[in-house]
Amino acid sequence: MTTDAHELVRTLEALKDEALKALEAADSEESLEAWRVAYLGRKEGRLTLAMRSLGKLAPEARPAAGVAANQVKTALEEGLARHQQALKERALERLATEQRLDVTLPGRPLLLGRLHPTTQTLREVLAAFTAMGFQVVEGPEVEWDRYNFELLNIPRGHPARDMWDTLWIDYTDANGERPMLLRTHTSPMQARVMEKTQPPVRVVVPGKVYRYEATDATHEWHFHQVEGLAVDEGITFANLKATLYEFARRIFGPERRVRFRCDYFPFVEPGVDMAMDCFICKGQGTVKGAPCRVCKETGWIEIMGAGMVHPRVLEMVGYDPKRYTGFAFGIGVERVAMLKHGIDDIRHFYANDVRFLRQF
Ligand code: FA5
Repeated sequence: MTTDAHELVRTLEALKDEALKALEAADSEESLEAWRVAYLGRKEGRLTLAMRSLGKLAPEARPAAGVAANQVKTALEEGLARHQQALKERALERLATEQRLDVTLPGRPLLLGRLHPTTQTLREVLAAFTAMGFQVVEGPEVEWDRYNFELLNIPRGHPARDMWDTLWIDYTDANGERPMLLRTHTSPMQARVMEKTQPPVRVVVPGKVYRYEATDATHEWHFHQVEGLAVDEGITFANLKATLYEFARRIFGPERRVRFRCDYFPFVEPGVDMAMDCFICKGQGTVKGAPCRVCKETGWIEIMGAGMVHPRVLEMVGYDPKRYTGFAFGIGVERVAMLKHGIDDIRHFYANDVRFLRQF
């Protein structure tokens, strides 16, 4: 070999030592790749450059120097492969120890959603009435004065309008009137249903209602009602009482006491309210000598208004009041839920506290 060839072989050996040493320090995929580019890279790799200088040697010196160069190349490539393999094995080992799946561990419980207590009660109330032959219909929450009041025998200026603290919609018609409102009860659906159908009618109407009302333990400013309406030939007050007793029995069981009292609603005659005995004070009006704040010392909680449909209401939708009679009722759904579950304040329902909601 010529001096030049000896020189090149020495350079190659030194390069091999340096490269293999650098390889020891490369402990990630990125650093291995950087090492490969630095030594074996096709354009600028240091070994590649050294091998290019083989061409500058005298022809007889080339074979021996070429053999030496190829040995260095093989050593580097094998070193790289070994390190890549070791890296892969270490990663697998880490996965197996750090993230091992232990199938004997108890599973994490999934958080299941559930129906809101109002929705649950609403469905139970509807189920009680559909079992008795009532059909479910729904109506708009934004209503016309005409349906919420006028067709219920409550004309403009009638003092009975004060019974419902009304949230009016900010819309004025050509006559300067504000005829649109958030329905204060589900009763507007009485006229809407009767306008569209002929007797016999047997419907229940679930839905949200709104009142501009101060809240307390039994009053919310928005709540739910289920309206009921039955119109046919020969319907009497006895049918009304029997239907509502059956409802109370299905929802509350045979033990709970029910009270009917005369009440006034312009769209029924006679009118009643139905109450259940208070679940907090057991109908006594006091708890350990203190006044019961849930029933306000009365021993009763009102759950609905009801009565025989007023003949004027039938007339206004074109029914013949001499031929047809009917009964109607409007149940407060949250009040029923309070009685069923012993909830002492209606404001819990919409306070969005999951600790409360999770209990049902
Ligand atoms: C009415 O709304 C009548 N439309 C009911 C009716 C229908 C009478 C058909 C005759 C024939 P009242 O305002 O009393 O009536 O409300 C009915 C029920 O809704 C009450 O018995 C009560 O259970 C519930 N309720 C009334 N106001 C509230 C309130 N602010 N918060 C929660 N529930 C209420």
